[in-house]
Amino acid sequence: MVNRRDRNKGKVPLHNHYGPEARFAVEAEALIPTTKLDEEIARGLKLGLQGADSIKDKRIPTFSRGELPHFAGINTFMKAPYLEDVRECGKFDVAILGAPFDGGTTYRSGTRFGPQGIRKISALYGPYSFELGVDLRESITMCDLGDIFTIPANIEKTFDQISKGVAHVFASGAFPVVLGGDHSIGYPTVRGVSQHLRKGQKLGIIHFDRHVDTQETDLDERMHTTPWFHATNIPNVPAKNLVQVGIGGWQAPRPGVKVGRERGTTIMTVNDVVEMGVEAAAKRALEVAWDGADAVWLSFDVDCLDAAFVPGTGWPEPGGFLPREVLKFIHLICERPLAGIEVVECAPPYDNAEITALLGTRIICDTLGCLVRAGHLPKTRMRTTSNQGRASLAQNQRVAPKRKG
Ligand SMILES: [Mn+2]
Repeated sequence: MVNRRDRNKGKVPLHNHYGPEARFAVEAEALIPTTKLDEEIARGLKLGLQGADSIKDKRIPTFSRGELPHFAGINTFMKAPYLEDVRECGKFDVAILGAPFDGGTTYRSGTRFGPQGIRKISALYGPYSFELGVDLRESITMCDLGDIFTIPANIEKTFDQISKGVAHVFASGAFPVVLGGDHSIGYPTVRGVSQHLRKGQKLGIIHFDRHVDTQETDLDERMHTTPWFHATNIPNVPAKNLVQVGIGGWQAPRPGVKVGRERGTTIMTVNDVVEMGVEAAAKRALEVAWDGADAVWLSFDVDCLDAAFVPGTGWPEPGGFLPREVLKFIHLICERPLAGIEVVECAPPYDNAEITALLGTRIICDTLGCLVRAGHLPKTRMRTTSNQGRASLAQNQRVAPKRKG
């Protein structure tokens, strides 16, 4: 079946002065439908009442019931519908869930407010990305499940809650997006996913961080410095498939480095990535994470960015990535599918002007947008007729040319 975008490609009149990426983007926008937007506007008028007589734009309701205005409404992630009945999450392509927990922090706390901080600033974003040529609203369905019931004073019970919640979402077929929470949640999230891989299947991990997080215990307990020691003890989560990107600085605990060396994890420093080039580094990250693995989890610690960009985090460290370096890296990783993503260590009490939370939002949106562009979202699911409908939508949305590099 020839889709609308392929059929019309090359027919949009364009001059020749654009940069190549801008040219792609300007053409792509003309070929994205507005079907879901039109449905959202109609729904808003029905549920939120037609606007007052003096409102000239007859698409505006009395009560805000959609994307606009960006400062209005109830803060779910990107105004996705709040799904109170979590048993229904498999009906959506993507499910957002918060893991508000900072009991694993060893310096600044505050990441228990991370999910709400990310949700709040995510209202700034619309579902369309210019450069990606993707409109999430037209391509996928998303819901926000709210938060896991974490237990503030008990990290092990919290781990069990998070594993059960993430396992539920992953098994439903929805793509899990986990809003941390400190990085201790990396162990229970991976444990939850690993339980639902098929027999013999293995999970790789791509981990962005300034810190290795591979020691066994810290301050006598499992903390946010220890997730990958425990995750890579899980039989179908091999340490050789753990790629750690951005590691470095004066906060690296030597016991963790020793564990990583012994277990054979792959580390790339910020300088490694900059000097190899992001393309080569991402290629290597994919090769290592996917070597013999059947799925890959993306764990993104906001502190992999330079401290200047992420004041709202537990252990800020200068010398980290620029946002555009990390975004490019993410774009390249998403040329292959992901099992899910977590964004951790966003601590709103230390955040200035919500820039750390905004960065977290951007990482999630770019991940989803790139997975859509590459045809990995929505996932092909064959269980029900409606899922087959989504699968054919996926075919229709597989429109953007693969970028070079
Ligand atoms: Mn970190």
